[in-house]
Amino acid sequence: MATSTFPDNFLFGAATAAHQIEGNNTNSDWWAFEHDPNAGCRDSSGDACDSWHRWDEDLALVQSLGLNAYRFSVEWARVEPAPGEFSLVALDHYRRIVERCHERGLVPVVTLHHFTIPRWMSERGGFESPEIAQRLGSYAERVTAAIGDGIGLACTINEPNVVALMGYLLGVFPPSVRDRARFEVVSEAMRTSHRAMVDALRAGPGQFPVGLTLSMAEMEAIEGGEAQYAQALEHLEDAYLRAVGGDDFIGVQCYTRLRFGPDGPVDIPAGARRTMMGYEFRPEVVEHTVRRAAAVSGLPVVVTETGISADDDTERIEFIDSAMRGVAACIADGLDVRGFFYWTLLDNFEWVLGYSQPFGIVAVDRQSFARTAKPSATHLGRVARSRELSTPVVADRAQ
Ligand code: IFM
Repeated sequence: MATSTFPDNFLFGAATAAHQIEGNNTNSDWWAFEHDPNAGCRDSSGDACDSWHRWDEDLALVQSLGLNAYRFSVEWARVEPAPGEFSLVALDHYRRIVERCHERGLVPVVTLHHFTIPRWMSERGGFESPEIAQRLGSYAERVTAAIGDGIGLACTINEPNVVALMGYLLGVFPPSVRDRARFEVVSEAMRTSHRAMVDALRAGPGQFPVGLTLSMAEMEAIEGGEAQYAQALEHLEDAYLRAVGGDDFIGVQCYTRLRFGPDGPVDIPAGARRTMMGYEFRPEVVEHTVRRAAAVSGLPVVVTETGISADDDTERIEFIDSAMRGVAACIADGLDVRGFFYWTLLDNFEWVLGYSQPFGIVAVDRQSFARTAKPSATHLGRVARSRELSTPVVADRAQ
């Protein structure tokens, strides 16, 4: 098997998000949603992985594995607990994380918005509020003032297309709306808010690349599904990929393939291999979406998330290897791909599905919060250290 290689400055990391790992993010819209008996959430995020306290243990793990980057998010609901009132303690907390990343040889990749908003913002209409772009811009300004000199890469809004789709069209994330017109308004607000955040991030201290992280899929039309496919591609991907001109990179986040029939998305074929999320097992999605994102946006690409929910860790190793080979093939073809972040470092709170989905390369005991690295963590670290992926998948799985 040919050896895949990665450039010297390539980022190998693991990604997390504040609400999914910190615990007790009580001032956020998601905390309220999880505690609404009608919302359909499996669990409360509760103490999550207690990373609010154990963050340095998490960084030590990332470092010990041999990765050179860590992606985490700053929690708006903690940083701005009331409109215009900023918590110096919360900002200082994130400053210590950024500083410690540098001490540990990790590039801090900082996301400013990852799904949650403060309750006060949701009470004012959330992403439908005419204030949203200005509010996110002023939050970004305060975050940059506090930690901008240490940021390695900044991501403005994580998967804005998922927040709009799940919250305003499918109604399964807060604020549980199912309305196409409102979905379109919110989608536009996402792009406007992104621009306000880019401007704020660039105006502050530090010189770091800024980009948006988009959820993408390998989309296909089956017979008669061409119109549905084209509509999904436009609303969920291309409208964003066209709006990021002038950014420094585009973050690609991808998990599977989606097929469209005349009435919308169709089930994956009977007998196809599935992940615990019910997704088609499809690591090839990474190469597909990286190529698409680069072609449509014209920007350098960072794979800011990909991964698999699996109890069987050998499946995760197989997924990582195949995904990374796809990235290496893109690089070999001359595409500017700058990093690969596995989702996720820790088994954590998977939103509506609670703690039922083990995406992590590190297991977390739900009583003691003890972290235990899985073989996939060691494997990913080995690839990161050597910058090579040459071992046949079967041999990797046997290790
Ligand atoms: O856990 C999520 C993450 O918050 C956003 N991207 C997809 C992940 C897996 O579903």
